[in-house]
Amino acid sequence: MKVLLISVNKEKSYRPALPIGMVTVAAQARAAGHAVDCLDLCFAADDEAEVRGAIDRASPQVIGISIRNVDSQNFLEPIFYPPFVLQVVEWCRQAAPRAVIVLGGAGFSHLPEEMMRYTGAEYGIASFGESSFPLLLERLEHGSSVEDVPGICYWREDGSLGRREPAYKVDFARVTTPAREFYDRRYFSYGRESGDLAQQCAETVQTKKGCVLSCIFCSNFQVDGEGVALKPPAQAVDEIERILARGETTGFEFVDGVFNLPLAHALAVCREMKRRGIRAPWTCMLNPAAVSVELADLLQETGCERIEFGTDSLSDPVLRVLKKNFRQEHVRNADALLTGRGIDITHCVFLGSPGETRESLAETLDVLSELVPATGVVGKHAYLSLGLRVFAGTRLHEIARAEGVVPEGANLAVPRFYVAPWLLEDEALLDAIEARVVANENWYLWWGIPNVPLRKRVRQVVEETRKIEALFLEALARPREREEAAWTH
Ligand code: B12
Repeated sequence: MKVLLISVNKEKSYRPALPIGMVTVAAQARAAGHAVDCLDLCFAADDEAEVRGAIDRASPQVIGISIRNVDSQNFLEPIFYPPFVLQVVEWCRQAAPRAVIVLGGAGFSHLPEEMMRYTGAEYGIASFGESSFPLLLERLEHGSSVEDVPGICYWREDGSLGRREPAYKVDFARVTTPAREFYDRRYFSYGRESGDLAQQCAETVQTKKGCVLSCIFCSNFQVDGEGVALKPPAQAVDEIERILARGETTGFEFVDGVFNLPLAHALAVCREMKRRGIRAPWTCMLNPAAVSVELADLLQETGCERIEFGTDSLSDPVLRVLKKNFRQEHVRNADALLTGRGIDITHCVFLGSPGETRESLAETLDVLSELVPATGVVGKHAYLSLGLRVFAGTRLHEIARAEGVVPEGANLAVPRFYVAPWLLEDEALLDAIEARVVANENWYLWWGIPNVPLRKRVRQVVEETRKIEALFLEALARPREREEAAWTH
């Protein structure tokens, strides 16, 4: 079949993300014998013209829309992406009225039903697309039933939405390498051109799917399921070698949510890199509990330049409530091991989590000042977030409901956040947090401060979120013409 894939992610903050999901799916569809083209709207100036142009060139029978993000997950900077997805779907409908539209991606996997109803797309595939997308194409080509395709969302004759659970399985031995030739080359010069080297894009590699942890706020199970599927280390390192051989980027980034868990797998990947003599600047996200001396040495020896720690809090009682597998002491040890090897570190920390008290907040900020001081160190940063995005099906959702932070029955497709209510009400404390952030150039909380005081921003976002909510809920409740168009298509 003729297939056009469109990545609708235009977000460039805090760095652009290569559409690895789209090109992974593209590679599998192509390997199954389909004619595949890709359009990435990230750098497009005129999105509509690009969509229409790509449709003209490809004359697609199927248009797959890759939705990486549904929202920014940032209380102080709430952004909601579905309206743009709807816009793209509408352009596709106009330019290719006979094409079948299939939604997919990590963002879609978070809100499959809402996105189906909101856009009226014919199909959606939640979770992994490696085998489900080619299987759906095969079924569509032969006009056979799609109902058993893992992760599928479809419309029944009576207009109701049918779904099948994702399989959350991937057989890496049968997966074709992502079709990276589809990448827009502008990613690789973006950091230089925007003048912000922190936004430099490196190629990305995934070494596994899933995570062994069960942190109370994490929604990755929606994308990856509960288990972990490991890519054979040699296969991951083959990809790295090919990327480096192409020479377009000097380095790469592992996009595993947590690279070093299971530790044995990370060690195996790094040992294989070392064995093949790979030494290139690379980066990843690490868990502070699993940084052994061997891992730290291997990171250094293979060229790892910079890592992000999911530190979350520096107070043990809060870490316990968040169900983290480490304590403050682990963070200090891991930080020392990597700092000693010249690896840059960003600590990502939440303020106002469940269980947060004035004491725990003070402790977190004090310890963070030691780890990431305002002066005297290079390569140490802190990325602070006020509160946590609440997703349905998480323990955080139960807590937020029990504490009245999220009302019973609230639609969590619309961004809702847990921020300890006492913290939001304490304007003096918000001022104090702001002052500490402003005083430390290596800490980031929100780009608007100090021009917009934190206490004011908190009030603004409540308003902004309310508007987002009203518009989305209204669109969802609208008469179901779009859905009807989809299932009678
Ligand atoms: C690595 C990562 C990052 C890195 C990205 C580094 C980089 N250079 O790419 C960093 C830290 C920068 C980052 C930033 C952000 N991220 Co992030 N990130 C991830 C993570 C851990 C992995 C993403 C990835 O590359 N996966 C590997 C690829 C192969 O998988 P995939 O894209 O999901 O594609 C598969 C399927 O989705 C599907 N698929 C994809 N496209 C299509 C299309 C069709 C038609 C079909 C059928 C299927 C399909 O098949 C693919 C193969 O299996 C995910 C969590 C997760 N487990 O997914 C979060 C995640 C994608 N990020 C998320 C978010 C919100 C963000 C940010 C907006 C903010 C934030 N708070 O982090 C920014 C946005 C950045 C941007 N420019 O878009 C959310 C998105 C959900 C949501 N709430 O909207 C996720 C799911 C995390 C979460 N659970 O909250 N992120």
